[in-house]
Amino acid sequence: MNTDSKIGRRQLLRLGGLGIGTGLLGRAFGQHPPSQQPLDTPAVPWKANFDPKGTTPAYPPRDKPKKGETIHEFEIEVTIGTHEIVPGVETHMFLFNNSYPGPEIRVNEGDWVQVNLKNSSPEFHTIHWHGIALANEMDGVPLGTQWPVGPKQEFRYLWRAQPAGTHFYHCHVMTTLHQQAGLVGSLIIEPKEDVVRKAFPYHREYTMLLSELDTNFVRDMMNEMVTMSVQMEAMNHSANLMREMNGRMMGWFASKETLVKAVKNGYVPPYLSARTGTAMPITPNYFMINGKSYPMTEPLMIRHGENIRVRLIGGGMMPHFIHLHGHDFWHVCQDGAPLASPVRMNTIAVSPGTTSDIIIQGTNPGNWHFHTHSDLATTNNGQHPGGMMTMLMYEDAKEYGVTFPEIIAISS
Ligand SMILES: [Cu+2]
Repeated sequence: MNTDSKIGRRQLLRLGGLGIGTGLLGRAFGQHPPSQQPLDTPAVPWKANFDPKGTTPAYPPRDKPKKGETIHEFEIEVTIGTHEIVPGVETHMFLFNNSYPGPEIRVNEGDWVQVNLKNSSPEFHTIHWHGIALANEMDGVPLGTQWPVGPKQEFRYLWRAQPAGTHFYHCHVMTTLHQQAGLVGSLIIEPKEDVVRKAFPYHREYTMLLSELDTNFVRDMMNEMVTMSVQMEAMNHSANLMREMNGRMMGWFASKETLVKAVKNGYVPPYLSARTGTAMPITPNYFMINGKSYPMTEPLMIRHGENIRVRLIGGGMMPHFIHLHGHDFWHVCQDGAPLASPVRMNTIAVSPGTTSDIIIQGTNPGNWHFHTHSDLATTNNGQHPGGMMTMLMYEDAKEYGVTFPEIIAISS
């Protein structure tokens, strides 16, 4: 996966497991004996009580690092490369450190994170840190909180990791292309005290970043971008030119009034004529978990009596309804924060921009489907089965006398 990733190697060593992970499914913590707790009750009472002041950031967001505080430094480079979704379907995408999704960043609550973003692509980018209570200037919104980072430019993000929980990061420039076509990754902030781990002891956890892609749209836009790259490069030579542009090329305006005036004077806005010349609606045809569609998704491994934690991230543009066969599970965190009380369910809605942590308890040995119940999204280019689907697989299913056909079906 991203074992050759440039970032985080030092941090991984120093922090003993924290830092940048593989970014893909299966953050296994090795083989451990299953937990001895009875599976129908949490090990200890749930202590995430309601606190009306609970959304106040623990640290002042506009703080600067002080002497003795830990700063984790990461290098993140944006390039254009190719990514294979399923055999035979390889598409050009933007990539964070040559990986889709980008590498998983994992740090402790309260530590500082410095990310040196280097843009080695012919487009503009930023990184938005989704769910993080940071200083406004670090929020990564192009023309909202910062100038977008142009080709060959760099930008340094610095923020303190808060609040704890499951979050993600993504480019905020033209997200329908940049975020969907690659620039998204998971961001895990480990809490000082984890009520989830206390109540449901676990050794293995998995991150599932859910997303989808319209490969026809991406192909058209990427082709157009490459032809525009010469102009982009010319603009990059002058920051003043970028600031002074009248918006006819990029659609940037100093105010609403200037936009209104430009349209009156004959400017055709992109919602009437996209950069490609045709403003076409986006129709996703591939639906992915960590960048892969079924049957190439990674299974979740479990053993009878074991708890596993699954971090679901709505990293795309569509809601999904993630359903587990043969089990209920516990919804324990939403958007990073522990719920006031865990909720028992078998299907969970994961909307774009949200994260949900669930605990699956190994109570029913077998080989179980785990997939979105939005049927369009269980296809590959319209063919079922495919898309946003994986399996919960018991390593010890056979010890319990369970048998099932070991077949990969891509049409049924
Ligand atoms: Cu971008």
